[in-house]
Amino acid sequence: MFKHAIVRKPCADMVKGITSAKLGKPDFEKAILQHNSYVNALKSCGLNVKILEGNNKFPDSTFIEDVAICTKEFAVISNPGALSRRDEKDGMKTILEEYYKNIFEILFPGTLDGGDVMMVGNHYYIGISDRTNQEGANQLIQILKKNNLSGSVIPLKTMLHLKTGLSYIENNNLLVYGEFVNMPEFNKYDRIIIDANEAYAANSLWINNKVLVPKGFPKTKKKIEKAGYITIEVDTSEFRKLDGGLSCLSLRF
Ligand code: CIR
Repeated sequence: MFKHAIVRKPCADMVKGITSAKLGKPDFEKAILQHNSYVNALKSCGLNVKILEGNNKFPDSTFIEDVAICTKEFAVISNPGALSRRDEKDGMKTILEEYYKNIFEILFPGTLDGGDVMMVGNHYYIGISDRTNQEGANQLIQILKKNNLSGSVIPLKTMLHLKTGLSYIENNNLLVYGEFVNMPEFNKYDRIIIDANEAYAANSLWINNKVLVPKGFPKTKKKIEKAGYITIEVDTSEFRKLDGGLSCLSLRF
């Protein structure tokens, strides 16, 4: 179960964020409202939410998931793969020290985005992507091992991040989409396959036995409910315009 979440408000310059989605520019005012609703959804799952101010120096900084990995016992400050995001991690140490005694760091030439890290109990799957390199993954695996956890790598072909197409929603249930559907590594899970026209909803978010689902993906919502979960719909249309999904918007621990 998670107790805490950290989020960062979107900044006005979010319109300059990195994107491959051809969905137009995000509307900042709308993004602020959606972010508020997201925070309320986290709170309704029982989390204490720390809300950081928007940081106009970094248009993508609302996607705070990418700058750290938060486990039960320790945190790891990552080293984001995109150059424009590299220094988003500055200041995170002080924030994480409010919660953790042990804080590690991924160091250059290692790069790693938190969106490439999926926790399943004591094991962490790490996507090797355009953002996360082998060196970054190796550093994380060493940190995990030293702390009695484990990690393994999953090379990505087309996805931005590992969790763009995969979400572990506990109880052995795994949402899978695209290149991950037939990966032998995930055979042992009860896979809930996400339809191509709902691909964005493969990034849904388990929090304390509820699952946040992006608004507008009814088939995925139904499948998750059929697996026994209460779902909460959250509109993330403005973040989607920047390739961001539900998990990207918070650190949970
Ligand atoms: C980026 O390209 O870095 C941002 N526009 C989106 C990051 C999404 N983060 C995530 O999936 N964890």
